[in-house]
Amino acid sequence: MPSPLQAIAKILSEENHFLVASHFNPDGDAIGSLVAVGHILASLGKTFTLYNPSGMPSKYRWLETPGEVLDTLPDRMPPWTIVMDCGSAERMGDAMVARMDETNIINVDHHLGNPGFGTENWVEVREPAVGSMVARLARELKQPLTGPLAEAVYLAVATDTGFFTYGSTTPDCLELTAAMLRDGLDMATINTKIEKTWSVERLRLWSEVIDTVEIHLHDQVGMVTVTDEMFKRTGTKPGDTESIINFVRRLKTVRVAAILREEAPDTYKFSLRSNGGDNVQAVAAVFGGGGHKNAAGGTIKAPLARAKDMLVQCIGESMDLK
Ligand SMILES: [Mn+2]
Repeated sequence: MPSPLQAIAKILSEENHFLVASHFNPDGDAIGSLVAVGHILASLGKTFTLYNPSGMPSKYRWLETPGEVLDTLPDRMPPWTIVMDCGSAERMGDAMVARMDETNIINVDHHLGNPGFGTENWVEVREPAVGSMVARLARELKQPLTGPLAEAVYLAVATDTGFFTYGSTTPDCLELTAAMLRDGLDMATINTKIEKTWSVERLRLWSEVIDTVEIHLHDQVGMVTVTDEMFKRTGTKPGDTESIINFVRRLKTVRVAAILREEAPDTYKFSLRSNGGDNVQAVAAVFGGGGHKNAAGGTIKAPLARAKDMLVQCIGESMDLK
């Protein structure tokens, strides 16, 4: 029996019309793998449409794509749709879910618990990114990992591994990157394009948010808050708060970093980060939220001062911080 990789490579070489899709609110892996598959299909001479329900985020516009990334589905669905980085069918967005029956789905993913919602399913939870899976697909199809294809693969792998710092980083993905580097990938330039995307408004927001830092439970919990007022004052959006929490996590004594963001009056979204054995998923679960051991979140409905108290108290109790 062929492996899922071989089966998918066969479909790509024998079929002619494809839709390529990835999850809404796309990150670097969702965009990088989407574009990388596009480059593979283009050099195989196939007809294809690139689709993401949220469209192409402006911060990735520098990426060379083999066609526009559309935010609407075609009137007629092609017989095959390659879906990437979606841990569940819902991640494809409502429009795509509604039309799943009109196409064969090739599900390429690396999330734990992917239910295998495709006609073909290739799910490998040890892969650090879908981008590294697409690189294997390219090799199977004898496509050289150079030029814009290599840049798209690199975007996916570098961002999903936190620039090769997370525990998910594998020897294979370092060897893949080394091979692309040897074949001419300009890593330094791409890294600058990935990182150098900030607006002055965003930096002003960060300044305001960092100024709200509170330290609780004998320096073991660090918390910052973002209000709707701050977004209005600085002309920013919730997406601009992405990764502020990692600054709080860097505090020497802090075991749990938290950010509370106003979503509606008396409604706060929270994110928690920890390291090693400290489990913040258990804290999020108390409020009906979810996530992983070291990264979790949820929503608290209460006025800000009360929401903060509830969260700190719950962290203290759940993790036995004294
Ligand atoms: Mn991913």
